[in-house]
Amino acid sequence: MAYDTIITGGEVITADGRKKADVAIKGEKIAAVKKGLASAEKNGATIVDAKGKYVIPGGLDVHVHLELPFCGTVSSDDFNTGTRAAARGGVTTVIDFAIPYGEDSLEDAYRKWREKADPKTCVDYCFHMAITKWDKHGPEMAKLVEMGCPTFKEFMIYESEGWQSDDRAIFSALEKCKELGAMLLMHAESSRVLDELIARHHTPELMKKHGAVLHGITRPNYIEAEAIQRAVKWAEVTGGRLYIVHMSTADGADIIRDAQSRGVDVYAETCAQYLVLDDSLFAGPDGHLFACCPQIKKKSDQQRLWKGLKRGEVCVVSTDTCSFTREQKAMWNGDWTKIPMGMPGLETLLPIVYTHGVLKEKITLRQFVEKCCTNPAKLMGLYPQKGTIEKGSDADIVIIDPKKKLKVDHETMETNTDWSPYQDWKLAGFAEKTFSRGRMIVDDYKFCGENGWGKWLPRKKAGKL
Ligand code: DUC
Ligand code: ZN
Ligand code: ZN
Repeated sequence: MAYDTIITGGEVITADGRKKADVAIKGEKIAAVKKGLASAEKNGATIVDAKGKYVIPGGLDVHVHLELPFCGTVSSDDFNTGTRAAARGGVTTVIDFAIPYGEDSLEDAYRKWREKADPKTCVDYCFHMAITKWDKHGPEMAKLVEMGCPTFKEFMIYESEGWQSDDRAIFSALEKCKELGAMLLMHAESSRVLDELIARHHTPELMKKHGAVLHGITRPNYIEAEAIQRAVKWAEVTGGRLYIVHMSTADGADIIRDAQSRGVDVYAETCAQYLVLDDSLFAGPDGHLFACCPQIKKKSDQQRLWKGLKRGEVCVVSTDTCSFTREQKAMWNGDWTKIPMGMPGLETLLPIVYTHGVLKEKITLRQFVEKCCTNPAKLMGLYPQKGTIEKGSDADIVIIDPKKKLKVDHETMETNTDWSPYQDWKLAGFAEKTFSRGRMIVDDYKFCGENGWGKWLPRKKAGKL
């Protein structure tokens, strides 16, 4: 067979193991993975030398918010800059959250999000559907599953955005997920106690005294833990599959481990920022920039989350990318409740997990691929099309140099922000080359793809791990 491209001499890393092999691409697919392809079957194929490099499946960031209207502004990475950043970071699939506003139906939200994304997205993409009005959106869930969206999202907070779900909505959505073979993603924070803590601290004196540190003070770990516990209980009694997004606490990891050991159908992701940043940052001069929701926690939480990744109760690392510029963040003006919450992350997801996870021996190379590529693809109904390097899979492939470190600098990044949570950090694991469905979209660490190249991905029902 004549191949278009052969990646030769590298070490192919998948969730199942590592092996020296060449990878041949034909059209948009992986056509063969075996030794000696480059010498035996060259036939005019472009040869890409990966000697001394790792060849991994393209990453999936299953939790991003691009051009999201939120906190009185719109997140600064749109479907173009966000997915250029993704490509450079070795992420070849992103899943955003389509959120209905006002009286929008789920289908309205789906259509509006496609209108935003289709013309300018540079890597493949799809959406989770946010349920914000149970009585209106619940009856639509079956239709959305048929349309290729088998994952739904509910928020236990964000009443003022009009997104909040109560226990009735959570319980009912989980029942529906069970019936449809779908999965419910949950932003788990306990809203009433959180509101009370915010009200108690929202005084001019305390705001003057503590500034952005109040973001941490008002969200102790039990805010997340109680909410996870409650959502897990509804999953347990309904049998509906639950996926806790952006889990940030040690307490959460303990609850998930217990629940899984009882056989509850629950999964948990964490985000790169919860693995490497801690709440001492809020006290710094730029402390407010680091406000995201849930907020970054303590070093002890980081350690527990790494342990959870190693043992398996935490099965995915994503980013919750929701970028804001310094000017947007300045809207806080000393009141932490007004900080646009979120941070950039797509471009640094793989480098953070590789550098701080693999190189620091917290997880293995195989686990790195499992958490950033294979597990997200499996759980979100995209495997084996995505998330692995196998004959027949999409040729979404990333070449990384195991030792080459680049210094993070927002000035030279694709991400549309004028700051980075990781500014000046030296990270290995950036994509030297990224292929998206067979096409090279990053070469020599630079984006060389095309706006609109990314394809909408209809998904199957979510799989199990
Ligand atoms: N958390 C954030 O930090 N930003 C977007 C939404 C969310 O839940
Ligand atoms: Zn959230
Ligand atoms: Zn989010």
